Amino acid sequence: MPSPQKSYSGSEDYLPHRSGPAIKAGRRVFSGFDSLPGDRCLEIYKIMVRARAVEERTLKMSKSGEGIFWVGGPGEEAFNVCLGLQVQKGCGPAFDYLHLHYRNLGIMLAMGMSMADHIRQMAMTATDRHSRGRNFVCHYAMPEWNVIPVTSVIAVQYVMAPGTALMQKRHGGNGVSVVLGGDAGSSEGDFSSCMVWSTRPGNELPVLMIVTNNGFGISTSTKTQHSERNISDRGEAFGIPGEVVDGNDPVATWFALERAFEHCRTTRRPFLLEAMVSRLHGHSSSSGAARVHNETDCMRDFERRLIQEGVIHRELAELVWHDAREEADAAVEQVMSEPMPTPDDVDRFTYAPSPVDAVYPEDYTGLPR
Ligand SMILES: Cc1ncc(C[n+]2csc(CCOP(=O)(O)OP(=O)(O)O)c2C)c(N)n1
Repeated sequence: MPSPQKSYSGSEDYLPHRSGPAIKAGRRVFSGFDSLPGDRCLEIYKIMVRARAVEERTLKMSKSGEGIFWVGGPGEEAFNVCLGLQVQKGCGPAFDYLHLHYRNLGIMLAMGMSMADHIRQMAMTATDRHSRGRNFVCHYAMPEWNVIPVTSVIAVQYVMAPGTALMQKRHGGNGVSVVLGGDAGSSEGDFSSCMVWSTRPGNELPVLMIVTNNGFGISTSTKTQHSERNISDRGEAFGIPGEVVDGNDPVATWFALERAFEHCRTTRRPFLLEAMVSRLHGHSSSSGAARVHNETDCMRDFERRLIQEGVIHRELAELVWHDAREEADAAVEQVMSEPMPTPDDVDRFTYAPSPVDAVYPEDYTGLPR
């Protein structure tokens, strides 16, 4: 790939002189009867590329010793970016709450998080805003955007979401509690608890339940574990409407998410959306995270469509990739010069202050020795 000169910053058009306007006026990209305008497609595409560039760079970090453990979402960018762009971002019950899974980088980038704030957690630096270098990558926590701390214990987020949704319903407004998890996690009791708590008669809650179905729980195929036709069909017994969407198709995803959000915002009741996505690498670095080539790549598919339908030029696509990779490299370089946590602060932020602290003044954790 050539190394084009950098001529882009922020939302300005790419290459206005070399190849005409970045977006051809009036172009739309269709999926069935739905279509998105070219400028929205370009916005989604650029964030998808940035997400993929960070994933590629952090995968390298896990191999080079600049980071230890990698987990992430290559193959889920189309779905995640569309979701992140539709979130009502803010702090408190008037805004959406996010109970995320560990493959949701695209959501956070689309909401405006910097690459560096993802990479700091990968490098486990003390400057990591989510966990001060003490948690795995993709385990975000941002109270200012209602991002509830991500846990490695799968599916527990489903049982937390009705809690924030209950507060939102009491508060008034149209905030939604969005919760995401994988297909394997949907077998946990927490998933059922979410359906029960979101549909108590007279106390229905605005929970947008999402399952990103990538067909695997680590190395176990979903097909060998589930006999229901769709995971989203399980909502039927609780009166929760649902939909299955091709999460590799950003246009279809955009409208499915619009419908789901609209339902929760206006009826103050739950919705269950199942997105069929790909997992383009092994589960995590613990299993080697090898690239697989027998699954749909939403990134390359969308790029091909945008070029074929005349929304963007190949030259523009190359420039977007070039800039995203440069941004990721620069972020890693910056982060690797930042301080690491020290042994003395290993207990900090682990336990909230409690009255027991006074009883055990020498022991920061407040626990008996
Ligand atoms: C309660 C619990 N059981 C088991 C594990 C081990 N584990 C980690 S990831 C994973 C598979 C999760 O698969 P899925 O929910 O489909 O999400 P995906 O990783 O495919 O996105 C399992 C079983 C865990 N972290 N927590």
